[in-house]
Formats: sequence, structure tokens, C-alpha cells
Amino acid sequence: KLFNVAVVGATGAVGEQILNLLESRNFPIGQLKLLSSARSAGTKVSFKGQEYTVEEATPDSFKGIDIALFSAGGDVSKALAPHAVEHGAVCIDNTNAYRMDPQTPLVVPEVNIEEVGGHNGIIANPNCSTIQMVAALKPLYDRYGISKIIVSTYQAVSGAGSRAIDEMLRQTRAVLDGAEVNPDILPVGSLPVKHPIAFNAIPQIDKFQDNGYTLEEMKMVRETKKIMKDDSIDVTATCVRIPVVYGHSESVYVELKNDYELEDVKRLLSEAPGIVVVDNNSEQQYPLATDAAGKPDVLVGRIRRDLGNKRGLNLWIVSDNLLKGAAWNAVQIAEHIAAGE
Ligand code: 11C
Repeated sequence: KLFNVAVVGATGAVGEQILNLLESRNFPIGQLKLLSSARSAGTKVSFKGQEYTVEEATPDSFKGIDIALFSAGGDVSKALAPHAVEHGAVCIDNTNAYRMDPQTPLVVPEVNIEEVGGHNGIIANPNCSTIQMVAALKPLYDRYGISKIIVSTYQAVSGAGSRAIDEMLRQTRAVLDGAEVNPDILPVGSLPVKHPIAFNAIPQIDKFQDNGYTLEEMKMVRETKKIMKDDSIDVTATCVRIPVVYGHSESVYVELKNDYELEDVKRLLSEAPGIVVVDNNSEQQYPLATDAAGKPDVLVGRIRRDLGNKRGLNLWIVSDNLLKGAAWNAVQIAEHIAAGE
């Protein structure tokens, strides 16, 4: 069976990766529609050797579409996903628009693929920093239970889109040339104050909430509980933008509910789907963003017991934020739907 597929946000950093994956995975596509905001409409994009013109996404764009992959921002998903559903499409939404909606499954295939079946037309892809963390923690949750997670992230600029990548590269050149840096995009494009990202670490990703945490941090808290189906997990996050192009890194402290053997933890992780353990101190091997970039896997290393709490465990978790953190997770869900599983 072939599926008519729409990619909304086809010219964005995630949309581009979705198209690469649909092509390399030979997804069973009948008709392919590439959609975007009015600003990017008219752009030419090649897919399997054929040239497509990106069209402006409108409510009528979804007639005859079976699967619509959205990654053009929350406002676009809010405005258009309901129309896509009316036209009979299943939407896989990469934005924050529907993640916490109780009717919408929030899916990481390695963790809760069975939830896909319960959708009402929309399936939400979690935030990139959540996806890689829960993918790595699920086997430990199943075996030992988890009472607490303390995570600090080191997030790549590509999470903020292609313009943030350009900004970091431009600023880096400017600093080396002794020129003005002129921050324009980060930390949050729509807020008035900007900070340099070149040679810096910015402890703000997305807007501040009333509780003193940023939206990115609160996504990690809420999404983790929803995906794990366990509100009792205590999650606290500090999210930081660093001058890396691809790959989010995370220092994760997890308190397990039961005693564990370190070797069992390493074995469980190395047997888990989508996880690659890179943990060899004598060879100085541990997950690096530069190694994760371009790969679908979640890399886990620096696996060690807390010195004070015998049920405490430290991990370093790294993955390509545009792949497992976004496009690959979405395409995995699309493949599951296409397989009729
Ligand atoms: C970042 N995690 O790195 C964000 C990007 O809710 O899907 C993804 C935002 C989202 O800036």
C-alpha cells in the first residue's frame, strides 16, 4: 500500500531531515506534498531525483493526504492539524501544540509505541531533549523503578532552527576576526534581549514560566511523566544552549527505586533498542555530540554510581536532536502506521 504524505515545514531544519529519512528508508509514498509558510513557498526541493515546489500550507492542502508530518511551529500545527484530521489524515506533530493534550498520544517508539493505536488523528512527537532521555531511562525504569531524575542539558543550536546555526557560525567568525557579534536570534527569537552564543553557554532555552523554569525545562518534566505514565517521578531540569551545531548532550542523575548492580545497568542499556553504550574510561570512550551527529541512535556513557546514594546513578546521554530528537522519531511512528501494526 502507498501513502499520500504531506510534510509541513519542508524547508526547515527538521523538515529537511524528515525528507532525507523518507527517501533513504524508501517510505511507501504515493503522492508527496511539500508545504511551508508563505515565506518559504516556492522553494524547490529535490526528493528521489524529482524536483518539488514547496506550497503554502492551507486548510485545503490536506485533501487526499494519509499521513501529515508537521514541523513548522506550534501555531501552524494548531491552525492546520485539525483540518488535516478532518480530511482523514493522521498527523505526526513535532511541535509543542498537542503534547500535553490528554487525547493525544506522546510517543517514543522504544518506550510506548503501543499508544499510537489510541490516537484521534494526531500523534505528538516529544521534545528532542525528552526523547533521548526517556529512551535511555525506560529499560532502567522497567527493571528498577525511578523515583527522581535531575538533568542538565547541553543543547545544540540546531534545536532553535537553521537561522540559529547560521547565527552561531557567523558570530564565531566575527569573534575570531575581532568584529562585532550582534546577537539576533538566541536565546529566544521573539524576546527582545539577545545573548551571544559563540564561545558561550546560555542557561535559557525558550521562555521563562512563572515558576522560574523555562518552557524547555518544563517540557522535560511534564513529557517525561506522560510518556512513562508515572506522575510520581520527580524530574528537575536545567537546559543550557551551547555552541554545538548538532547533538544534544545531557548529564542525567537518576535515583532508582531498587538496588542495582552497575554491570546489570550497562547490560540492560546495551540490549535496549535504539541505545548504544559508549563507556570505556581506559580508552577515553564516551558519547560525543560529534559522534552522535547524523546517527539515529541514543548514545549512553559515563555510567557510574553516585558516591553517597547507592541507588543513585549518573549517565551522559547524547543524541542527534534533529534525528532521534525529531525527524527519526516521527518517521519511526509513520513507519509503524504504514505497517498497520
Ligand atoms: C531546542 N528542544 O533545542 C528545542 C527544540 O518543542 O519541539 C524543539 C522544540 C520543540 O531549542
